[in-house]
Amino acid sequence: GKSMQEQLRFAVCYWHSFGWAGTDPFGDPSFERPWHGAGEPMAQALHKADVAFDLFRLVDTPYFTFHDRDVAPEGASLAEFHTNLRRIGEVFARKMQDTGVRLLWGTANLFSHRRYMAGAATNPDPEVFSYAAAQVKNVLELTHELGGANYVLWGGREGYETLLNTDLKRELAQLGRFLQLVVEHKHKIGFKGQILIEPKPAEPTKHQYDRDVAAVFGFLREHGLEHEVKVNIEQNHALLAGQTFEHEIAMAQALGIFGSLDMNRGDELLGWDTDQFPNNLPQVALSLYEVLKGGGIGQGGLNFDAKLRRQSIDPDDLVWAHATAMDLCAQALLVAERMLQDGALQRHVQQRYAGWDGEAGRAILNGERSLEDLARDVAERGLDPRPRSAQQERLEHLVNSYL
Ligand code: GLT
Ligand code: MN
Ligand code: MN
Ligand code: MN
Repeated sequence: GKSMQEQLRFAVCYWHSFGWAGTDPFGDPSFERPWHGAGEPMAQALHKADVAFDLFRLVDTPYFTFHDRDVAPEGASLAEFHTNLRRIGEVFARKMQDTGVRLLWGTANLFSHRRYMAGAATNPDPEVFSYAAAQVKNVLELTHELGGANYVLWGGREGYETLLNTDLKRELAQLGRFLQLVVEHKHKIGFKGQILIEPKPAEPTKHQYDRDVAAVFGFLREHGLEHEVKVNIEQNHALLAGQTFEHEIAMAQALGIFGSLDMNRGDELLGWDTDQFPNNLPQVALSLYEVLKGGGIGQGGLNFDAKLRRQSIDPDDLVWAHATAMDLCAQALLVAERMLQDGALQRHVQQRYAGWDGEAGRAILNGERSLEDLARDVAERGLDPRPRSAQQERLEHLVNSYL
């Protein structure tokens, strides 16, 4: 059959692997790569692309992901940025052809440059909105040309620090319009990939508008986009929103907007986005169980949005981190498959809700019973609940037997 890498559509992301150099809010870079620091920017970008595709092959990843800024130097103007991006795009196209590595998604960085410090789509200045729009147009087109399966929008600066200077209603409307423009352009150029929003509640802004799956769904409905845009769910972001990864996956599936996953591991003791490599078998297994139960990964994938720890300064650490994370997810997939095949959990769920499949249950959901009808039913029949144990301890323990 298909390899695990293919089944789960693993992806290596460009930014953590080749961009980040071990900085943190208190610390300078802790390691150096040949493309960090001084030198002709385009030469560095080309070198980085070589190393990137070497890593892709070494860890046998079928997909990768990138931001415009990760791969091409910004230059002095947007036009120059665009030219640089096109050049790298040609290099990518060739390397993808040679290696068979495909693009899971592309995205625009609308958060690092200081022009975006007050937001991109939600900026009080329409000039910044337009600049962001132009940037997205370029990467969306490149993503389309490279055969990308998805296009991601993470609203890192789409939020606020204080309401005292913020017109929240206006900013939401701007964000909605921005998204509509992206969707319109997607159709115009014939891009068949999914547009995905990546929710996150905070960081870098204090309050981000796309805080979790439920908030994104409400926003999409408000702008008539619930059939056009799905979500890319990240473990660490879910944790920051006070949710679990599994909850966000199940919620997105229930609302019909499940798109793709950013795999990593947050840490309950560190209340920020640490993006550690996933290493927790039971949790990843439960997450993949939800994915499988809901119909599988579809056009999405498992993007390792994970960075090395600051003290892992050896380039080999990067290979090990990816290889072991992929191995973990492959093991977790086997566990999730065992959980499904055994069927004990699903049988329990089916029995638990069986009443709703009967005539009385269906009549309620079909809208055939009013409150008065129901009150009369109960008065005539008497209430006849059958108290049953939910067997939670037993079911939770059962999971251990699949590990
Ligand atoms: C940034 C963020 C990630 C997003 C990336 C996509 S950029 O690193 O923390 O979670 O997936 O824009
Ligand atoms: Mn803002
Ligand atoms: Mn992410
Ligand atoms: Mn993150």
